[in-house]
Amino acid sequence: MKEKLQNIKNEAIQKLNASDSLTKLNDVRVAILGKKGELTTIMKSMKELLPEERPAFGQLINEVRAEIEQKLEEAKSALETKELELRLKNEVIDVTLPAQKNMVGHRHPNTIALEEVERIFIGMGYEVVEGPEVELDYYNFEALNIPANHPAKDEQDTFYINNDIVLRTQTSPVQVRVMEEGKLPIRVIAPGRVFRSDEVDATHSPSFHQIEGLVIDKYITFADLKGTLAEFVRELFGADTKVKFRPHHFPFTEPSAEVDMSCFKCGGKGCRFCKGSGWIEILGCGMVHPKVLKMSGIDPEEYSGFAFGVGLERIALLKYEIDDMRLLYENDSRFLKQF
Ligand code: 2U9
Repeated sequence: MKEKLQNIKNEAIQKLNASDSLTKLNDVRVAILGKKGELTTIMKSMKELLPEERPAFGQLINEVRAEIEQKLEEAKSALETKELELRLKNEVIDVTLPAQKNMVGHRHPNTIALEEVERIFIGMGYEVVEGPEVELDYYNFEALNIPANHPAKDEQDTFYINNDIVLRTQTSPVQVRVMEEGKLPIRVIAPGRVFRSDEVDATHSPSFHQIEGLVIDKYITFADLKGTLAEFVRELFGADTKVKFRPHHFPFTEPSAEVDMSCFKCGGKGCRFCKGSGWIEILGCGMVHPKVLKMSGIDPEEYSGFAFGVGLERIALLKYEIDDMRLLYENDSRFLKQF
């Protein structure tokens, strides 16, 4: 029996040395030390021995078991180290490979144009103010001297929430709210989204953006308006740009004008960009109507002011020479990345 035990031990050590994977090692462990393993079987057959022989043999089995377990542990840790080394070797990271680029967004041409306009007016001492896009009919129309039967109030042109509430068609209500606050003088620009019930095409959208400006103080004249807007256009499109004021009509300003600037492509000679005229229409303006001042609690005898309005998309389309407004609303990053 001793000899058999010796054989089990030798065989176990041989098998352990030959195991080249953790799975094979486990198979050897089960075959020797498992419930039906060789060492367990020989232990069970101890009852065949004489009682006085049993303690010595029992001790021998324990020694052999301890020795096998130790060898098993050593072989296991050696194999684990080997497998880890192999994995590290295979999983090596090539730090010289180009990194995957993160898709970062890009500022929208509208945003770039707006920041430029804000920079110019902040430089002239203006404050940037905002207000609600869903507005009372009173602020959008009434307070701006747009009477109930005015064509601008037609359902074809305006989105109505109900009889008294509309999606604002201009940012002017923001300035009316500033006037009502009663703090004078006023020097503000009001940029923001506006809504008109328009069909989508290359130059129209039911939702676009405006920047309007309002100045109210004592002794403000049309000369202040002309100087301010001429300077604005020069800063935005270049120092050589000329401006031309054409008489126009708006209900909220009197007198009113539309402003053309000399074409920045041809310098005013006439080209395809300005359709041969040498001029490009850029904004609308005028002296605030006395009735508008009065309605918001400002005395037109003491104070006067000017206002202007310009389409943000119009500036972006001109400045970046984009020929279709719809491109501004698609948010295609291949388009946006160009600005
Ligand atoms: C108050 C008083 C007067 C704002 C003004 C315009 C002229 C104008 C258009 C330009 C292109 C709108 O985006 S557009 O279609 N705007 O021509 N806007 S004067 O006048 C005001 C505003 C507020 C209290």
